[in-house]
Amino acid sequence: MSNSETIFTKIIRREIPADIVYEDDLVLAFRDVAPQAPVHILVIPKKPIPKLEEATPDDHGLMGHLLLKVKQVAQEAGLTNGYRVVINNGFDGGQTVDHLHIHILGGRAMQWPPG
Ligand code: IU
Repeated sequence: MSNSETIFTKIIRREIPADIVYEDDLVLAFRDVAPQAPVHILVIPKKPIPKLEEATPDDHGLMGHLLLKVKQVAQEAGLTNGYRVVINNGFDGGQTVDHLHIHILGGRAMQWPPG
């Protein structure tokens, strides 16, 4: 495994199982193994960008695609009453897996501010 590879790389390669709900050439979406809401899905770029902080101008199109797929995946999950979208960036952000991922949390009313 190279430095940029995490468990999410193994999920992309189907080396470990995940409940995948969407895939295209650029992104993968799968259900979080430890859901924090009735619906908790992670949407990730296949490119192993470690965190949002490390996205570059070259990733401009990919970032737009990722966010639009978040919307599509949330719609397909039936989240018609709203949902929360979260990116944890780095240590203080609470990031635990060093592969950029967007959380979709829904199916219940969210609290604010987050802890
Ligand atoms: P975080 O933003 O880095 O804190 O979120 C990482 C998420 O990845 C967290 O919600 C985990 O439950 C989730 N996850 C997963 O779905 N499958 C895994 O194999 C691992 C973590 I490791």
